[in-house]
Amino acid sequence: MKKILITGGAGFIGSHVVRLFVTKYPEYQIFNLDKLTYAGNLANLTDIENQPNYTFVKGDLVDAPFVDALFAEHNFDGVVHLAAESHVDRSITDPMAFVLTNVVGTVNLLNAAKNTWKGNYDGKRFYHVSTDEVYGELHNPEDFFTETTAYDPRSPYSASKASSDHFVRAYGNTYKMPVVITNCSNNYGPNHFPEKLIPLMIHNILNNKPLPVYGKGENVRDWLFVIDHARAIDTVYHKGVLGETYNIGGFNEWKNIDLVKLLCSVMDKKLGRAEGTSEQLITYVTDRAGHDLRYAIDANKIMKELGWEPSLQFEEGLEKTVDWFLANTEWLDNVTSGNYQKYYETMY
Ligand code: NAD
Ligand code: TDX
Repeated sequence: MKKILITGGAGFIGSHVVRLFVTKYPEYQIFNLDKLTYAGNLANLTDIENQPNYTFVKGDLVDAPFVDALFAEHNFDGVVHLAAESHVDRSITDPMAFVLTNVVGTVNLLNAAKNTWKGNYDGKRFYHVSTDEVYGELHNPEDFFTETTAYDPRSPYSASKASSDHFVRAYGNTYKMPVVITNCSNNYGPNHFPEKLIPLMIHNILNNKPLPVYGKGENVRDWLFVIDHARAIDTVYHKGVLGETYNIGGFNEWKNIDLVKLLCSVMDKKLGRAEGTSEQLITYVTDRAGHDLRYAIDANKIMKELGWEPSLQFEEGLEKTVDWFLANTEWLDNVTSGNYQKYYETMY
């Protein structure tokens, strides 16, 4: 039985990856290593927590002896590394947390794999999940990020992810470790933590609170449904060529203000409110420091070489997302009580 270590599996994307691997591959033993930070939530996994091929391990990637011991005990066949500090705004107020988990944590994991595998890489694979933000920002509407775009991280978050990508590639080159990396655009969907744009707006619309749009709302992001990202991760884990990088995206660019207006209209319909009600809550607020203007992924490589493609149109994905949040208000209430309130007050 193959043993696969998924890190950050209690988080937003990780929980969808864990669910996909546990249900699709009963022949794999899936270990989910997660520190359960504010963003980690085992309620994301209640439907699969009792599956015989699933084990949860609570632990911190920054704790090198712990990571070494876990790896030595299980000699994992594969790693899918998602654990990270993931929110750009938090990286602006506390960059060191991002250095520790994203950089030191990743190097600890690489070292544990290297020291346990000891050069015997038969059937082994270290898959690092990263972001399009490492490429910086785009200005020309015709430009896209490709796998050969030079790195130009501009926030503490993207600098920490870029650094972790460099370490993964360096271990591939120096120690010949079997590494593969993907860089994905903005995800959205069920279990998205409401510090991020889409779930924050859903939560505020539900509570008749202002919808804080940074700057003029002109910044552009490329959005992908989280389950399509999980499907891409499955594809790359099983079919991706070692040493390669694959960009993942939805060819689905939206200006923030247009996206927020679309979301308002979906919410008005779902809540039986008159069209235009939620839009009245839109409030322009001080821009994010160093706010990247536009991200846009060219996903042709993974589509042509590995045959992956997004399964959902954005409007359909957004409606599914709204439906999920409306059906899971208890989940939303739980993650927005306590510390979230303090965070929200300092931010907005
Ligand atoms: P998330 O913040 O929702 O989840 C991160 C998970 O990592 C949480 O469960 C948390 O408890 C865990 N974690 C944090 N620090 C840890 C540590 N020191 N040790 C062990 N576990 C720890 O993040 P997400 O949005 O699901 O992102 C997952 C990965 O995908 C990240 O690497 C992120 O950079 C990348 N990514 C995210 C997006 C996006 O739109 N959210 C897009 C592209 C790439
Ligand atoms: O309240 C808000 N108002 C607002 O206008 C928030 C939270 C965000 N925004 C803007 C900032 C961005 O232009 O919306 C856009 C999206 O913001 P986030 O949801 O914070 O995502 P982003 O900063 O683009 O980063 C996300 O995508 C890439 C994830 O958080 C990263 O983990 C991922 O790597």
